[in-house]
Amino acid sequence: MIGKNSIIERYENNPILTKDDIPYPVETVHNAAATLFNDRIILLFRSHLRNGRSIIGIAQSDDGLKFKVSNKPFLVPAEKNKSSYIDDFALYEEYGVEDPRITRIDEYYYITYSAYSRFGVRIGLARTKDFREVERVAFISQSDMRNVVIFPEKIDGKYYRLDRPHTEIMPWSIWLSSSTDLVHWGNSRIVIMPLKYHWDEMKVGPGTPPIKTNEGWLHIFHGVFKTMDGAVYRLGVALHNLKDPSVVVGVSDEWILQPEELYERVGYVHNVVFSCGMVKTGVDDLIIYWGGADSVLCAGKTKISHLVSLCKSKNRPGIV
Ligand code: BMA
Repeated sequence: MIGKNSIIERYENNPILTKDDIPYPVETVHNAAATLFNDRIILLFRSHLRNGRSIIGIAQSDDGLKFKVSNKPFLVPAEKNKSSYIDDFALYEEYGVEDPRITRIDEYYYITYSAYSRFGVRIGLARTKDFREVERVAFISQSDMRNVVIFPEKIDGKYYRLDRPHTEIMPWSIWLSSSTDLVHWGNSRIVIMPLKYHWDEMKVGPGTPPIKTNEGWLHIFHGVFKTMDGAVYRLGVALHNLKDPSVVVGVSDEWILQPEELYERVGYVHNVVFSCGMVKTGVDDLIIYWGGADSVLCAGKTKISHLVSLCKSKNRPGIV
């Protein structure tokens, strides 16, 4: 049931994964990309190692709630090698790989992730067909960029992504860029800004790759508010025009999830819910995954129609 106070219904056995479920030494399991693969749900999740740097692990499930974690991580920072191709990745992944997102396009599952190094944070693109072998494709941004989510199909002959460049001039915002080959991106424009003295006034960033609905492209983003007790990360939802995603149909003015449970309020970073993935499990059904307090992985259910109607009824424009 979606109640008055719970747009997202938390799974009763949350958190669905903790560090104790991981068969190799890590301190956290959170911020997971999600996709359907051969009738199963796959998660690629971020974990902190005990040196503070991050790697990406993989887990599988039949029902989207109970997951089995693979014995080995899925993506770790590239190692230095004689090949200059690999060296390039090793150079920019020195400090770790974080916050993956998955988008299926035709036979490939494309994975965007944040690559950290002494040169800042930039976005790597990798791809797999089977979730056994993963191939790095290219870096698809310079520093400093995080939170890149790719749309699942071409629109009018072009690929689209939401991204989040860093700037000192204004609060960090969500932009839209397009590409013809998934590697070279441009035609960038700002689409969603934080709103002063709202729950997201400090910054916003893309969360989940968009899904197609009858009413538009729907995606979940995060918004941050700074308090005397530190920043609070919440989740919001937005809808974009199907034919032209630069047109924002509406941004819900109300958040859809905030840190409430102990496992979201206390952890590696307090007061954080942060989503990198959701999966459509029925005509109107979604399972959303989020990291709780940068420590554990959580899941919840919601209705697509409910999120769409929030974007239309409680809405504000993208640019405010
Ligand atoms: C963001 C990223 C996320 C993290 C969040 C809260 O800047 O680092 O991976 O979940 O902060 O700490």
